[in-house]
Amino acid sequence: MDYASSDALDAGPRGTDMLLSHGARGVKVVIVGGFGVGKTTMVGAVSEIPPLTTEETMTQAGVGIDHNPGAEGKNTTTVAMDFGRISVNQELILYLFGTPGQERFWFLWNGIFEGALGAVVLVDTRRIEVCFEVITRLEDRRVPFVVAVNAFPEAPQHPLSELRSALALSESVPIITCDARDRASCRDALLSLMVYLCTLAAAQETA
Ligand SMILES: Nc1nc2c(ncn2[C@@H]2O[C@H](COP(=O)(O)OP(=O)(O)OP(=O)(O)O)[C@@H](O)[C@H]2O)c(=O)[nH]1
Ligand SMILES: [Mg+2]
Repeated sequence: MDYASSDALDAGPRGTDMLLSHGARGVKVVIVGGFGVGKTTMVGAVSEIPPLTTEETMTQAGVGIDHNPGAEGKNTTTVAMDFGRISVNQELILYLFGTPGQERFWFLWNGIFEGALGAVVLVDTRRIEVCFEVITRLEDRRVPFVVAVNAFPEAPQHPLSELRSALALSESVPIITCDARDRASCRDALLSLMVYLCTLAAAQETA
């Protein structure tokens, strides 16, 4: 069988895919949230390398098994994870892992979260209830997170303070709005996570 990509594999990694050589620090970050909130979109929008995706077609076989409100117009779903990378600067590289949104794949979170320093919880305000379980799981794992509201145009807009209390978030947890399709917006969400992690680390040092 003739694999079109075999030449590329033989040639080894492209320069753009390789890690920086001089002491760059890698941080694992997870993009998590319910079904169809835009996790794969975010990883793809912000990644500086072609993202790894594990999208599969959603078929009639899932009807009655999967509970996926909001699936209208969506015909693929992540079945394992997304992966991407963004260099914040010469010293800091973020490795981005997107989780699968369908609950029957949530057991994969165990591996995906291993070694993660923090997470971005993506929220769709049309289906806010799905976040409760996501946030509970992060709190159980003691993974620090920021909440990013993915502003779908047709979604209701609530003041962030109301969302904070609806999600029972403490005042210290950053909550921001973003557009998962927009690179700069996703980068800002990730930077707010980095700032939050630095704040937590500084507070621990002085404790
Ligand atoms: N209008 C709008 N559409 C978006 C936005 N973010 C994502 N989408 C669309 O919403 C759909 C869902 O996006 P995905 O990125 O597949 O969502 P996901 O969270 O990875 O989905 P699962 O992996 O199946 O849980 C796609 O068709 C996107 O194009 C957004 O900010 N605005
Ligand atoms: Mg996905």
